[in-house]
Amino acid sequence: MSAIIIDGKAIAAKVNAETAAETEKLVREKGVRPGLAVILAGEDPASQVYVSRKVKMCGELGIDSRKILLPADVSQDTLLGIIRDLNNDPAIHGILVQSPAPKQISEQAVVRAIDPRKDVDCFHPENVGKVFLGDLSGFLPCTPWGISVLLAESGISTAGKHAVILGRSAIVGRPMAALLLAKGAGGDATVTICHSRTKDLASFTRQADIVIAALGIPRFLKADMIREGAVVVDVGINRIPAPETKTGSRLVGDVDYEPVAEKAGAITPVPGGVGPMTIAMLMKNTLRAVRMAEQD
Ligand code: L34
Repeated sequence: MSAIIIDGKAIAAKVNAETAAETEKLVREKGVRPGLAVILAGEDPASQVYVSRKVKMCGELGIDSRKILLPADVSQDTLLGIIRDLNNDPAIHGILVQSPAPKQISEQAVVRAIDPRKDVDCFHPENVGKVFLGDLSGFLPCTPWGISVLLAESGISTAGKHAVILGRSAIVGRPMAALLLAKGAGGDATVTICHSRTKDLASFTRQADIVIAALGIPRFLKADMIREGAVVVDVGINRIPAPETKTGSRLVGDVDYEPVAEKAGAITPVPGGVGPMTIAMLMKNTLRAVRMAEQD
């Protein structure tokens, strides 16, 4: 058997087309154009790629964007001051600070400084709390939400399934568990989170109907760790040396792709799987942010 390959680029394109249409309607009917501020401190090359993609997608969908590049040694006070100004700027509906931030910056403090109504990453404790309590009416976490949409669009139901998440990060593992636990479509799963201290991790993944690999270790999930026919979602994006390529490096996920794809029922590729969905869902959250701003 060979797995169905879940085409994240195609599904993201469909979501983005809906967002473009909704944006156009918002501008036409209400005269409001959504605005997103993307802050990047430092020069991490991967972050530069992701931020550029976000800004470019805004342009393609009719969303205004403001890219704010700060030096790696920017002080926390300066960054908090910029966030305060953006909180008070009516042209800006969404604000995000690309992670990881330089070490002198407390990401906790930064996230708490963002007006929860402009928190398009869904990182603020108020928004995270809502999601964990099963209230999905506000912002949703971009990567986990993107994964939910990938599964739904591929006709994969989560109800009653055992979903095993590898990784307990605040950006993927934990909020993914919250969405899978929520009542209704995209939820109703039985959820296990495994992490670096889990004993006999493979005993959990072998029981899984759905495995979500988000631990940041290249090719960690091997074929002998999954059940025949399992759904495998690869959230990893690891750049590894590849002397045979033009750039000298290539992207691999947290899944040992080829052998796992032989055994799985469905699998997301890297690149072209979860990554484009993260950006598509960020765009959707930016539209939601316009609605939040209208609510007061
Ligand atoms: N604040 N920080 C904040 N919000 C986020 O949502 C992110 N994330 C993660 C890192 N830090 C963040 C992203 O934007 C990861 N991430 C992200 C976004 C897009 C892509 C990957 C990660 C993406 O487009 N990936 C492409 C390949 C890109 C490449 O060639 O390097 C893909 O097809 O997977």
